[in-house]
Amino acid sequence: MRVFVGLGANLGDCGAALLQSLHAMAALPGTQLQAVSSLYSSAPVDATGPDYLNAVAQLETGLPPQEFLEALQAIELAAGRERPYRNAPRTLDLDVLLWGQQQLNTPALIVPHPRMYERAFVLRPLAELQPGRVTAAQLAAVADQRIAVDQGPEWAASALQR
Ligand code: PH2
Ligand code: MG
Ligand code: MG
Repeated sequence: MRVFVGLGANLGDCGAALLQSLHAMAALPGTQLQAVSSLYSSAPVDATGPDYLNAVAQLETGLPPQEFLEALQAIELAAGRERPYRNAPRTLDLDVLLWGQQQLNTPALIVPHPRMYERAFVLRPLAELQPGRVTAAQLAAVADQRIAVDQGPEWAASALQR
């Protein structure tokens, strides 16, 4: 299954946490890291604290959704993720955005991610990887959100080597 994951962090060494998470996802059983967007710097949306670093990764996985989700949560925990309150600043956030063309609606996982179309920090990097899945109108709707490329796609080269 082709899966897109949103990566975010705004506490600690965010670039290192995002890169480490790519290596960890690439090492999951039955899973390959296929592509990674540029690294973006973005103002917090519906949240407080420092600016975020964000990116989107494309993976191919044979894991079922629940197992894949639990693996992402384990990677978040290993990066020191705490959840004191909703949308609190975080050392690492890994969100399943798309699961192939499927719609999933379980207590643990809703896909497509219910808020992804409201967020430039998801749509801009996703549009880099999958231009056909993000429309100009969707990008225009989030054009007021502050976001900039921090590093081109080569920031993730070490995680894409195999
Ligand atoms: N994640 C959130 C809430 N707000 N804002 C930015 N810029 N980047 C994020 O990753 C982010 C956010 C909840 O997960
Ligand atoms: Mg999130
Ligand atoms: Mg999350």
